[in-house]
Amino acid sequence: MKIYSSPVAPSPRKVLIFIAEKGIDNVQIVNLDLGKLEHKTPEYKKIAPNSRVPALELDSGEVILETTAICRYLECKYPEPNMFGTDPMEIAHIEMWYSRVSFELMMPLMHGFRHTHPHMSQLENQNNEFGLAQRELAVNSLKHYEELMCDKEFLTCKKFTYADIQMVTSLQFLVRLNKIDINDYKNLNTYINNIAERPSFSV
Ligand SMILES: N[C@@H](CCC(=O)N[C@@H](CS)C(=O)NCC(=O)O)C(=O)O
Repeated sequence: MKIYSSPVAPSPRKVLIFIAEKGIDNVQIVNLDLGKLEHKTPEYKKIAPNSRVPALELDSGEVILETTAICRYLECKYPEPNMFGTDPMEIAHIEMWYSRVSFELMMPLMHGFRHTHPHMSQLENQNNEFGLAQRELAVNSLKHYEELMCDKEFLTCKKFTYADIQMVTSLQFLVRLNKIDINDYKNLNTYINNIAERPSFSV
């Protein structure tokens, strides 16, 4: 298998963390330089017509796009350790928290970054006003999650799950880029630092 990735990009990093947690060792990493628009070449568009990373290319030549779809595929192929839940309630809770974090935190933080940061002008049709409004939404969400994470080691299910990967990678990458200081959010900061000590997060 080949995973098309890019150093520091948060979406492929989620897959790399997932792969490391599972101990999968038959994946070749192909790094693209997004700054040099290597993801927009005709060759890469044949693999990923949406010009995004990650993309997982199987030995059969079949391609899976979208971070969660790739991780779901890998979970089926390599079930242990379980990351998406084992019983109906666990599965529902992990999906619920994954979706909540995506829509309440990651999306506004991502829009805040993509629509206001000068480095993103090449990749985004920027709308500064929209970006600033999204940043404000993100700050309100951060306050909510700060209360929520009081004394919690993991987001849900009392174990490390895919929802934690979504939460921690998003915050690690996007908070600073929105010029927000995570030290102002003590519980979130502790939660992130604890998770970041996992060997998988060194990728
Ligand atoms: N929904 C996609 C998003 C993938 C995505 O946006 N990847 C970013 C890197 S983190 C990318 O390829 N950006 C290139 C661009 O915006 O042109 C997923 O979850 O895989």
